[in-house]
Amino acid sequence: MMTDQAPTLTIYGDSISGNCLKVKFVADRLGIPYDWIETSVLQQRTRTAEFLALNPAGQVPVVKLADGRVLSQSNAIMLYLADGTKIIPTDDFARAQMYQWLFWEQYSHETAIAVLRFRTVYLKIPVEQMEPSLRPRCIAALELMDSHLAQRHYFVDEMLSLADIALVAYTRFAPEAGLVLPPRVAQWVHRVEDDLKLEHLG
Ligand SMILES: N[C@@H](CCC(=O)N[C@@H](CS)C(=O)NCC(=O)O)C(=O)O
Repeated sequence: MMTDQAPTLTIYGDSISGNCLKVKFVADRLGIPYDWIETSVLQQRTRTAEFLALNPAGQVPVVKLADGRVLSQSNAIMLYLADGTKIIPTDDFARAQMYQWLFWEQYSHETAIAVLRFRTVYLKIPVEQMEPSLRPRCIAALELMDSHLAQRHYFVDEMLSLADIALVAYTRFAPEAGLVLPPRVAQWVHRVEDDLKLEHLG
């Protein structure tokens, strides 16, 4: 991170994980200094006694605050870091809409797209051995996003919010699993990548 402030936040994350990158994107966007501890899932670094003492669920991302408190779950961490900033709508209803997308992301989007990508790219599971409903669930999630974006540039309130950051994390990796991004989703991914100063993957 380019900052002259000393890090007070430690992020335990795996760089291949969209859930972990969400936390990085928010910290970078808000100029929050942090130390990144690379914690590889594939190398089972989330299964060590030291890591399980931090998060008994054995999952990244995890953050440790300056005072030693620990928080897990990507969306909870994003909400904590971004509390009171411009990437959370101030209007009550818009904020509730942002939560709506965050919950949808965890239940219907991440569980399809992140899983298909991980099994395809990292576990190298052949298509014929993949759970048959997985790819249709990914396509349905992308189509739902495309239809929402027909009327808008961002998911909520025409501003970059945590909804966009949560959703872009795995959507931009979807082509790695052979998924084709619908046109408006592809444009939105580019827009959010620009906002977050990320390279265009597509
Ligand atoms: N709902 C959690 C999911 C976290 C998660 O699934 N993390 C994965 C990496 S993306 C992990 O640590 N997997 C290791 C494991 O479950 O053993 C979040 O959003 O943080």
